[in-house]
Amino acid sequence: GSNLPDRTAHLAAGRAGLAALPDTALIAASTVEETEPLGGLPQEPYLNQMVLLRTGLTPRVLLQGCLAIEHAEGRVRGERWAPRTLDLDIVRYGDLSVREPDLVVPHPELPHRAFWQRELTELLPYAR
Ligand code: A4P
Ligand code: MG
Repeated sequence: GSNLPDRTAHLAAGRAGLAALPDTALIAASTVEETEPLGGLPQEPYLNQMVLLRTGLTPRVLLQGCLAIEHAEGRVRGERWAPRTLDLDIVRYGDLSVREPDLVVPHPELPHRAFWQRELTELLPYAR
């Protein structure tokens, strides 16, 4: 997700950064969707997109990669759910379940985000 300019470029950098992670391939990308900001803070609309990766990285190492890509895109961490250049979330990791203080998979917001569910449905055929 991105809601600071240039949103399209930030998403492209996110895709490229993920595809460049070691032992990782980008298999498919969902439609880019404009979504109203969630979380209550007044902010600009988001562009959201989900990608399907095949990876040999553990969820934790993948998360470290995501944080590094966000950082490279100029992400500054403010308040929770504040505007951001690029936010990379691990929504699912196969059928694996992770519950650690700083990493929860599937992402706890999945049941509440219709756009994530649409994007998952779009990518599912490529996951077989
Ligand atoms: N973390 C735990 N689990 C995960 C996971 N599955 N994937 C931890 C990624 N990170 C995970 O994230 C804080 C910490 O969450 C990470 O360092 C990691 O250890 P963050 O990106 O700094 O904070 P955040 O994004 O503000 O909070 P959070 O809880 O990740 O929120 P979300 O779910 O990312 O929501 N509105 C629209 N329309 N579209 C959006 O994409 N996104 C958000 C942020 C708010 N409103 C939005 C959207
Ligand atoms: Mg996040």
